[in-house]
Amino acid sequence: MRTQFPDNFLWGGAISACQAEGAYNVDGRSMTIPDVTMYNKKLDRKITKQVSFTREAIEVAKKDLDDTMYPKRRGIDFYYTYKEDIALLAEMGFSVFRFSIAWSRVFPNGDDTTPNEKALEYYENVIDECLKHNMEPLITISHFDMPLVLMEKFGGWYNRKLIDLYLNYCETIFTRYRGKVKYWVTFNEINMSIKAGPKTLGIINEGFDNYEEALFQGIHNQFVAAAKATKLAHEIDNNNKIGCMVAYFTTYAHTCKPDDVMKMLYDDRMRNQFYLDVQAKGKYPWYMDRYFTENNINIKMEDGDLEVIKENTADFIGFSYYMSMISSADATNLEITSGNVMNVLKNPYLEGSEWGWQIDPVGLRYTLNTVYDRYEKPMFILENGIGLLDKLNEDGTINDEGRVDYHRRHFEAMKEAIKDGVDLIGYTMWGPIDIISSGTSEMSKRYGFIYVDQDDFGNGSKKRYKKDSFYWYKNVIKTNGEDLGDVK
Ligand code: P53
Repeated sequence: MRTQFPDNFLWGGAISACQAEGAYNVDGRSMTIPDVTMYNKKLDRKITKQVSFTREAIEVAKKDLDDTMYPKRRGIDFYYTYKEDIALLAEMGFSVFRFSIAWSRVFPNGDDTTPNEKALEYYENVIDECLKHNMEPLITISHFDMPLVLMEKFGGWYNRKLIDLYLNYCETIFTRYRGKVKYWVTFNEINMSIKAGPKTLGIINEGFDNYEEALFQGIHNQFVAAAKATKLAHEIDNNNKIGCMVAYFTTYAHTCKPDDVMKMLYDDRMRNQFYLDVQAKGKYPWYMDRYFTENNINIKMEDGDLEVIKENTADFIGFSYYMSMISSADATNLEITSGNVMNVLKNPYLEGSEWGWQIDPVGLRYTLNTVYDRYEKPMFILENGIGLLDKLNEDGTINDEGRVDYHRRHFEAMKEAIKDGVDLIGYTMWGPIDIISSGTSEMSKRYGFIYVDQDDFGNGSKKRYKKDSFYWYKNVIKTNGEDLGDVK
C-alpha cells in the first residue's frame, strides 16, 4: 500500500495564455475570442451570468481598441515578465509548470502556410526558462482562445477543416519543441463546450435549426483532432505523454430517492463521462445513442473517425476540480448557487466561496477514486484552487489563510486517494500567480500564491508580492506533501 506522494510526483501550477500574457496585438498575434469578451462584474457574484456572443457584439468589440473593458487583452503582462514570474514559481520549488500556447500567435491567419517565427521563438524561450529551473513544461495546446479568424473564416469547430488546421499547428509545435516538452494536453476542459459553445468551439448560436447538434458536431471534430494529435505526438517522439482533460463536474444525488440517483448518473454521464469515455476508452459510449436519437442529433462522421479515436486514446486523464454540486429529479424548490459556467443546486452540507463555488475536498477524493476506477490510467489534477478577494497590506504582505486552508484540505484528500490506490502523477493548482478570471474577466477573483498589483480596470503597478500561501506551498513541495502545516 502506498502511504505518501510518490517520489517523482509533479508539483506545480497552471495558467493560460489568454488570461496571463496580454500583448494581444504584439509580434503578429491576431485577435481571439477572449480579446472580445467583456469584463463581466455581476451584481450578485453567486449567480452565473453568461456574456452574450453575437456576431454584432464581436464587431463592436473589434473596433474598440481600448483594453479597459477587455481585461484579457492585457492579462498580467506575462508576455514580458515570464522570466521573473517563472523564477518566483521556481522559488516555490515547482517541478511542473502548465501553460498554454496561443494558436493566434503561431498561425495568426488560421491557415498560414508558414508559422510565425516570432511566436515559436517566444514559446521556446518560455520553455527554456522552465527547463533552466528544472520544471517540466506541460503545454495546453488550446485553452479557450480560439483565434477569431477561425470563427469568422471557417465557422469554428463546426467545420471539419479545423481538424487539419489544428493538426498543422500541433505538428509545428511538436516538432519544434521535441525533446524539450514531454507533457501535452490537447484541449482545455473539452466538456465545457456544450455550455460555452462560442467560447470554446467558436460556434455562434446563429442560423442553426438545432444548435445543440452543431455543438456536438464541433465536439466530435475536436475528438478526432485530439486523437490524431495524440497519434502524431507519439510518432514525432515516443516519449511524449498526451493528456485529455475535462472540468470534472462532480455531483451527488440530492436524496436517496431512486429518481435523484438516476439523475445523478445521468448528469455524470452527460457532463463528464461521455468526454472521457470517448478519449480514454476510445469509443462513443452506448448510453449516448438514446440521447442523440431523442434530441435529433446526427453527428456527421467520416470513414476512419471511429478507428482513429479507438487507436489513439489519451496517455493520462487530466481534469480540473474546483467544487461539487448535486443532482435532483425535481429541482423546483431547491436553492441555486453559481458554479463552473452554470448555476448549480446548492448542497446544504457545503460552504461556498465568495463566488458561490461549493468547497468540497472529499469530493476530490471521490472523483479521483471513481474516475481512476473507470479508466485505470494515470491521473493528473490540472487545475484546483479558490478565487478569493485578497488584500495587499501596507507592508506588502497578503494574509490568505482561506487559500491555505482550501489547498491543505484538498491535499489531505489527495493523500487519502493515493492511499486508496489511485495512480496520481501530478498536481498543477490553478493560477499560481494572479491572472484574469476566465468566467468573469475580473482581476479581483484571485487564485495565486503570488499577488499581482492590478485592479479590474488595469490600474496598478503590476508589481508581484508573495502571499502567505507562497511560503506554505513552498514547504509542502519541499516535504513532498508530508508537512501540510498546522491547522488553525
Ligand atoms: P474562473 C469557468 C468556470 C469554472 C471553470 O475559473 C472554468 C471556467 C471557464 O470559464 O474553467 C477553468 O477564472 C479554466 C480556467 C479558469 C478556471 O477554471 O472563472 O480552465 O481558464 O480560469 C477558473 O474563476
